[in-house]
Amino acid sequence: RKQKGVTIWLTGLSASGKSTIACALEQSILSRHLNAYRLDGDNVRFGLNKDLGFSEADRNENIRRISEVAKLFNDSCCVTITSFISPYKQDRQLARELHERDGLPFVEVYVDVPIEIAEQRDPKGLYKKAREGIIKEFTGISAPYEAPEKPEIHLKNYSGASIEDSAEQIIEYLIEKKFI
Ligand code: GGZ
Repeated sequence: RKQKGVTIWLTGLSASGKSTIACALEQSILSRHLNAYRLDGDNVRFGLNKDLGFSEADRNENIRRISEVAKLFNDSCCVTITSFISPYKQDRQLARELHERDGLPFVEVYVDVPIEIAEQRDPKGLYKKAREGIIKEFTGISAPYEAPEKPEIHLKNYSGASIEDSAEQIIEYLIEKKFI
C-alpha cells in the first residue's frame, strides 16, 4: 500500500501548543511506519524565510512560501505538519486553495486557547515583552489573530486537554477520511 500525502495545517496563538501537538502527531505518524515531516519556525524562519519579519506583508509571504513547500512535501506522499500562527484568514485560505487546486488533501486544525491563558503560559516571556512594547505587532496583543470559522478540527487546548488526546483526535480524523 502506497502512502498518500496530506497537509495538516495547525493555526493558533503563540503558546497555544501548536508545536507540542505537532511533535506528538509526528511521533504517532512515524510509529505507524508512515513518513512525516514538520515545518515550523525553527526550520523555516531561520532558513528559507530568514528575510521575513512580522509585519502583515511579511506574514503573508511567510505563509505563502510555507504553503508552497507544504504542497511539495504533500505531493511527495508525506504527512506534512505545519505549525505557524498563520493569523490571517486569507493566508490560510490561499494555503487551502493551492492544495485543493492540485487535488492534495488539506486539513486545518485550530489550536484554540483563550489569549488570557496563552499570556499566562508565556513560556518565552514574549507576551510580557509585547505588553511592554519591546516586541511590536505581537499576535493577540498588538496584531490580529483571525480565528478559523470552519476548521476541519477544532482543538480546545486548555483546562485538562492533553497533548496525547489532541494528537489522537487528529489521527482519528485522518484515518476516518482515509488520509492515512
Ligand atoms: C507573533 C512572534 C512575534 C510577533 C516573534 N508576533 O511562541 P513562539 O515565538 O515560538 O512562536 C511565535 C513565532 C511566530 O512565527 P510564525 O511564523 O508562526 O508567525 S506567522 O504565522 O504569523 O507568520 C513567537 C515568535 O515567532 N514571534 N515575534 N511579533 N509571534
